[in-house]
Amino acid sequence: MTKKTDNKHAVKHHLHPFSDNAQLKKHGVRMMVKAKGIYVYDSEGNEIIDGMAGLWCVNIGYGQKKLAKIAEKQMEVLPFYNTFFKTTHPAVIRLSEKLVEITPNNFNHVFYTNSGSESIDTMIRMVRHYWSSVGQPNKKIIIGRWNGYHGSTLGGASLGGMKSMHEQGDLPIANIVHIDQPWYYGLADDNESEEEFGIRAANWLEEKILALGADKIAAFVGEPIQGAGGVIIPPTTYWPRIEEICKKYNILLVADEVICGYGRTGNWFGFETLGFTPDIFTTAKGLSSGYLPIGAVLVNDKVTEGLLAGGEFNHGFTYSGHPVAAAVAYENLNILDKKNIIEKVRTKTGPYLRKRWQETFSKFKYVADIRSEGLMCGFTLVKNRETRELFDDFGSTGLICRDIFFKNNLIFRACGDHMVAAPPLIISKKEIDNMLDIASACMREFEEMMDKKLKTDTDKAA
Ligand code: PXG
Repeated sequence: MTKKTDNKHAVKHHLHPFSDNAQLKKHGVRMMVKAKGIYVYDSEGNEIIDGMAGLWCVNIGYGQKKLAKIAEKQMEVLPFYNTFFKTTHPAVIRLSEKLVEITPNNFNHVFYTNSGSESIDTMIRMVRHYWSSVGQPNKKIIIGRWNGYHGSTLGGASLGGMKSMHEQGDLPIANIVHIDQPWYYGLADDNESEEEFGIRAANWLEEKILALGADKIAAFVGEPIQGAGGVIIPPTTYWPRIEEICKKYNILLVADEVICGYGRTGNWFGFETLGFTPDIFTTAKGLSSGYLPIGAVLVNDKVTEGLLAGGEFNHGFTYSGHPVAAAVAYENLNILDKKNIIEKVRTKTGPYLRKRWQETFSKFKYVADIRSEGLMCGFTLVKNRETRELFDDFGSTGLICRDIFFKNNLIFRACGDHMVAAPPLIISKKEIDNMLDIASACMREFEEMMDKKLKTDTDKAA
């Protein structure tokens, strides 16, 4: 059990991301000091199971000494050089070759960034530049989805469908629009099958295209499985229909693989699991397993050809293709590959987690829509399973649940009232069992608390 934490000095000077900093100043934060495998350790000696792989990124697990050694060596040999002005370096060449090796045949080019948000902003500029280069400069509108998450820069936050982010700072930017998410449990009609719903949800794209005019639309962008939106896994019919619509109206299809990429769903990329092929896909996180910041945008031959015809692309970051990050990312991919870690997720730990996840959470009455794919999984907290009634003030119950887990040294994430997990890909079956035993005890505590809370609410209302 966690001891009381009081790291108030830690927030004296640091403004934390996605946090109520005034609250942090009052209550302090938990300080993580080291990590190994699937565990992180805090400053008070607690061993915590990291059910979120950091922020969905430490795919290879903590404590991979080889990555530290590679970084040290690269820092000594060539800590920095850029790739702007007719120059390059071995680390970025090696990484590019590896990326081309693990992607489908028609992906032969990579643009480097330092984060998922930068990958998204790069992609937005790239698709508009592409259409301009091929003589269709009016194709500017990019379609994203409500509740999608694509990062926190102006472009990323705009394309994402998080209304709380749009409210701060006049977003979205121009020429970005949204359609609804393919969330069967929440949005299907009575008696509609998953397959039917998948087609209907994909057709929202066609409706949007027809309403705005295909000649104005540059691209559709989606996470194969929505991550921060709550692990929303679309029906199998969804993505193939989306692909069909994009082809029909000559619109680029972009997969945001920042979470799904590099093994999370049991294949190198989420689009392979979900059954479609994009024109461009954005990545970061698992590319280096979070050991260093690096992102990559993969571009197919058709789009590359258009870009090459367009002359100079006036875009890039000082650290695009940073040698140390590139060397670490290469070794990370190599280890994932050589140790068959992704194959194990697909054939062993993924199916095992799915079974155990179902068994564990179906016992609890405030739980519905239990779901998983590879090593990303979720369920939704509901007031009433029969009527599918959600709790009031969507998100507040998730936080109660999340805090119970955290207190018991297990990190899960609450995305609204969706509880989600995405552990490091190296997690063993035994560790899955252990994680779910703790989760089960946490859910009992949560259920008791909610029973009391709902009773008090009913008594008050009477
Ligand atoms: N696309 C997707 C699909 C993401 O999940 C980004 C882009 C942006 O990546 P960067 O590296 O700029 O953060 C993300 C990031 C959470 C959480 O708590 C999720 C993300 C980031 C931070 C927190 O679920 N996803």
